Amino acid sequence: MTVIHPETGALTAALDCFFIRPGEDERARTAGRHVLGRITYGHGGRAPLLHDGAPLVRIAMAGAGAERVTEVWTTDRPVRCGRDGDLVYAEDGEHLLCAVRIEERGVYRDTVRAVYEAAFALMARLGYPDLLRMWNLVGSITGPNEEGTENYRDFCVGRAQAFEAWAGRMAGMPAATGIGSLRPGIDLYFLACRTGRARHLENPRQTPAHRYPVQYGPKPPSFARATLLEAAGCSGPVLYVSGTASIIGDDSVYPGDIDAQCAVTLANIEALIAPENLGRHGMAGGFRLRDLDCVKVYVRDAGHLPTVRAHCAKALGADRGIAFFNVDVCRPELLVEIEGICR
Ligand code: 3EB
Repeated sequence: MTVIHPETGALTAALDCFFIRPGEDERARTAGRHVLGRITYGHGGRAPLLHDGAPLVRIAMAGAGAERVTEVWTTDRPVRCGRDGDLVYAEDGEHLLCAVRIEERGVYRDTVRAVYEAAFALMARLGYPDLLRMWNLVGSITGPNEEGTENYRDFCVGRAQAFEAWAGRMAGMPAATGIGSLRPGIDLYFLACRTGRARHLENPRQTPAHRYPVQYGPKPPSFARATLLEAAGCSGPVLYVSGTASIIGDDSVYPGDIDAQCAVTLANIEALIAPENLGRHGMAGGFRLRDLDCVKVYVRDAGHLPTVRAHCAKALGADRGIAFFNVDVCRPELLVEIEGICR
């Protein structure tokens, strides 16, 4: 929903996100607004830093020949940025964006736990206790760590321990992305907000990830299928959709069949965002696939990109902001994962 700001007369939606590509001018999109953070899905990666008054995160997600895309988060409120140990952050009085990178190491779990707990502590200290979205970009996601455990499973243990340690102080697990990247190490960024606006949703077609059986790892993945951010001021409600794949119940379905995996993934998102599902969670409203914006599509095999593009254009509309990445997905048999934002 787009609303006119009562004082400035500017178009405003408290928190907004858009993609820019090389050659496009960010300033055309940020006029009268404030940047809360920039995440470049590009060729190189490095630890996040503060640049131009906001976190700049650079993650190796574009292979040779692929175009980089920068996700820009903006707000209608002035932004203050800072550092806390390895974390960089920016806040606008209503929302917090923070980012951190874990460099390559033999075993990740203890560091993941420590970094997650540091982010939770920062959120609590600055007064943004409700986590609403997290992105976890894991190098060699299905490869083994030094102990022979899969990096993703290793990561999930540390993340689960952090959520367990904060169980009494956190309002549940939010929407997330857990996906491969092209460089060793783990890049993390989070969005959090003032208390009472974030509501987490599950998918009627899927087992909640935090209840997956142990066959998928010693600790299940800690996330919800979507998080609804209720309206603040003059913005409408926004639904953050987690990375979604061809999983029914807890089973990966249609191994090897990219057309069927695209169809199941899109049907999973459709069911998740539908009015019936929001109603099931006691919430009004609902969305359709065409409401999805800032869509990120992760495709394991480069050869499947044309097929996946065609499925997405048909289901989501060709004019959507969609970015495609050729990276590994967290189960070897999953060929595609899709996330986005409904508004
Ligand atoms: C799944 O549904 C697919 O570990 O944060 C999707 C979104 C997936 C987030 C995460 C993992 C994560 O289990 C994988």
